[in-house]
Amino acid sequence: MTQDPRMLSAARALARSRRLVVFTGAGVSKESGIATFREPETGLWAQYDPMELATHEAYVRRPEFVWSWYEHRFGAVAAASPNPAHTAIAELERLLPQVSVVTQNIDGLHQRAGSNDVIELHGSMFRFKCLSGEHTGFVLDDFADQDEKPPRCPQCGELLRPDVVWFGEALPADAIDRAQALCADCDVLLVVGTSGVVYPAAAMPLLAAEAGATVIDVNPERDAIAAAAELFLQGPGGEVLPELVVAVREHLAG
Ligand code: BV8
Repeated sequence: MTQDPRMLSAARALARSRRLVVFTGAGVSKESGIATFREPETGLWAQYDPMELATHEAYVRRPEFVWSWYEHRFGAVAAASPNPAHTAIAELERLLPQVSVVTQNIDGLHQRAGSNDVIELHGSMFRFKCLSGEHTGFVLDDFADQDEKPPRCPQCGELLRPDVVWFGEALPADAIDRAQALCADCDVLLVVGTSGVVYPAAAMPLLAAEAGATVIDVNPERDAIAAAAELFLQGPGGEVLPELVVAVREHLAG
């Protein structure tokens, strides 16, 4: 078992937590082979300008280009599996009284790893809606027979789009409201794999810290969250979190 004092402090805080929130970003899926957004070279934004891809205007301007970018990401996610970081987070739900996951990711890997309470702040790449926003809740099968790319809404013929939150778009009210309430009420916030630069999601750790929660940040690099974190555990989530779960189990076993 680890002897790292920071790891032991984090495990003690987690073992004692009554209301844990796990806040994740693209880094938690990195070890599943899915590119992050802002890391130099490998990050998606390192190759593309986000304003050219993740905005409503960009989609209207170049629907085929933006759709092909999401198709590329669908492929990466379809080929991906949850990694030990996702699995460890799901394991915490089995060990502790209350665990909720608030994620910025749209890849559905927390759910596939077995986490049951997952709030998707930025939507899901597995849901689609029409550009007008009138018709929602479509899945890939609803338009699998269409050759046209991007496909069209079965209801109104408008272009379909991924049901994700683009820059300049409001986050789903139910998701952000619940996430903010959970972060304002949690006693521990475990942050994994986010650069902490995209708002309003990035305000979650500050909300938790202001409410007196213990904020633990897991990242190979120091990120914008580390300043608000009581404990910074430097390393990849796929290595740090399984070790943390072992230490939490040891703690619970007394
Ligand atoms: C909005 C689309 C208003 C889905 C994304 C202040 C308040 C409110 C808004 C703003 C504000 N300031 C600026 C804004 C505008 C903007 C914003 O925040 N811009 C930033 C860039 C400055 N925010 C918005 O536009 C938001 N909307 O505010 O609307 C409004 C209100 C009412 C009515 C109308 C409008 C919408 C933001 C959502 C944008 N959508 N994605 C998709 O296609 O994915 S953002 C994109 O960034 C993803 O969602 C991603 O999840 C998110 C955050 O990035 P990270 O997850 O942190 O990923 P990143 O690559 O940055 O970092 C990865 C980290 O992992 C790194 O630190 C790395 O070190 C680490 N790592 C690497 N390997 C590992 C690892 N960690 C652990 N283990 C490893 N192995």
